[in-house]
Amino acid sequence: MRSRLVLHAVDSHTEGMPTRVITGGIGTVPGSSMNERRLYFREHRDQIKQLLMNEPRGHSAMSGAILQPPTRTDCDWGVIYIEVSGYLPMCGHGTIGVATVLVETGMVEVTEPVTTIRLDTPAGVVVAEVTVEGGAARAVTLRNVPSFAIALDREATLADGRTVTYDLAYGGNFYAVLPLDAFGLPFDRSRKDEILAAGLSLMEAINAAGEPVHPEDPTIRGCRHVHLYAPGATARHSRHAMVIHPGWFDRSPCGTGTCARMAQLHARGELPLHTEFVNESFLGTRFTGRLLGTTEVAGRPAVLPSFTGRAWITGTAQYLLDPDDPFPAGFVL
Ligand code: PYC
Repeated sequence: MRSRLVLHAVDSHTEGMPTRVITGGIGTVPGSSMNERRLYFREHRDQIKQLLMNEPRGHSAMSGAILQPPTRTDCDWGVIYIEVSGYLPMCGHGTIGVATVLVETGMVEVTEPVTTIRLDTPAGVVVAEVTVEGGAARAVTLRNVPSFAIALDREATLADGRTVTYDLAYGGNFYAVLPLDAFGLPFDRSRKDEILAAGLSLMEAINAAGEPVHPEDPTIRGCRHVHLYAPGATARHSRHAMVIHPGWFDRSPCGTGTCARMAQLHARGELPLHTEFVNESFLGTRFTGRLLGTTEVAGRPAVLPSFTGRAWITGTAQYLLDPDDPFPAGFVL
């Protein structure tokens, strides 16, 4: 056996969606904030991300998180989120995976019944409250970054000339939110290719008309997620298919998407503070969210969202790179 590197991983899934948590082998990435480290990694070490996410070690819906020492004294760990399509500022299902791995492998001091972990993420500080019983992480509640609606009832013209109306909201990533009905499609997994194509066509139209940009951080930009909610969805219980660039569905209910959806419902006057909102994925798995308060982001009304879900550890691995491997960055088919 020969290898140019050894990357230590604890694999998990959060409500169906994988998070490969990289616990060692990367070292400290240069940068004075976690967002600077995210951008440095994207610029200088992207091959490692590709090797970990792409086939043959990953797959087209693979997702992961690289653990780092925090860049701030008020946090326990730092995180760089990675996935097939790039580097998210924040990832909700990934953070539930990270918190579960930190507790169940003893990488944080564990207290029962609740272990609180403060995470330094590229989008800001995220607090994880892990319900622990006999050493097992039974549930993780995240207090996410401030979330806000950007536009309600905005129109986009698709490449085929159709016009659709959508809301745009931020919950750690930007989300277009609209009913699946807008495309005349049923909430049916056997129609997934058409649903994917519909979401991607809207994403393309939104970005072509002008990428959304975070008002406090211009490096956080672009719409790469489209939340298509199912018929019968209400402001208390909603089912959806989440289309993600460059062409896959979130298997989990999508944490940052749940926060964006709650911000959108709040802006519409449909979801008051401290009210439970159940968000179901395309698989039928659930996060339960609520809004804890209000704030402002660059003078814009915003909400303070939280949501709860669960992750399960699926394995541990050391990922290697043989010097003769013809696919040092893997591949996407
Ligand atoms: O849970 O925030 C999330 C997420 C983003 C992309 C995939 N999952």
